[in-house]
Amino acid sequence: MTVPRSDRVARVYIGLGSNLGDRLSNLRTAVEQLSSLMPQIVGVSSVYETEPVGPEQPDYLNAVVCADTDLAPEALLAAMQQIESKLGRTRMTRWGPRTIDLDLLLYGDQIINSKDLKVPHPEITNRAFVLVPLLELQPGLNLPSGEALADFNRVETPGVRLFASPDALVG
Ligand code: A4P
Ligand code: MG
Repeated sequence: MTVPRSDRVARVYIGLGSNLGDRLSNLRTAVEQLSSLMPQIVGVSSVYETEPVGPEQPDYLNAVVCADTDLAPEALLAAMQQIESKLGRTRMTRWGPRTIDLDLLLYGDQIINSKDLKVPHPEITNRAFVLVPLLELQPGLNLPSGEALADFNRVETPGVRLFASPDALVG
């Protein structure tokens, strides 16, 4: 099968979340799989333990991975969904508990608004569990609109606690 590739490399940011099973091991396996998909990993954030947004459910572990890739956005999303399935993700309630959730947060400076893919991720600026690891990796990061993501991050981020260093996810 030919995987659609774009003609240039884009810097992408992927959000990882897990709140079922061995959460740290789920994140580790997902990072491993993402590294096989995109060998040019630029950075992996620390792991944060975060209070759930949405229905009542266990606390999450969240992290963000940054990579350079020539995979086209739709191909990347499809591959991310395959990784979710391999890790035993079943889709139940929206915003409900999951072994692994992979969200494409940013794809270069592209704005994508198709039925199956919205980039930047629509909730990116509302969620401390995304903003904190994202800004740890790249404090000066901007949205495609030019707005600084740091401007959306509240100084106080209750419900987001440092859980482990990036070493817990790689090597
Ligand atoms: N989709 C569209 N755009 C994207 C994108 N940029 N990245 C579509 C990934 N997927 C995208 O996703 C539903 C559909 O969104 C996909 O089929 C894809 O085509 P899903 O993963 O099946 O469903 P979901 O994750 O339950 O819904 P949603 O709206 O993606 O939820 P979120 O935003 O992922 O939120 N609380 C804490 N503390 N930490 C968390 O990580 N995560 C969620 C899930 C809720 N509460 C949380 C956390
Ligand atoms: Mg999701």
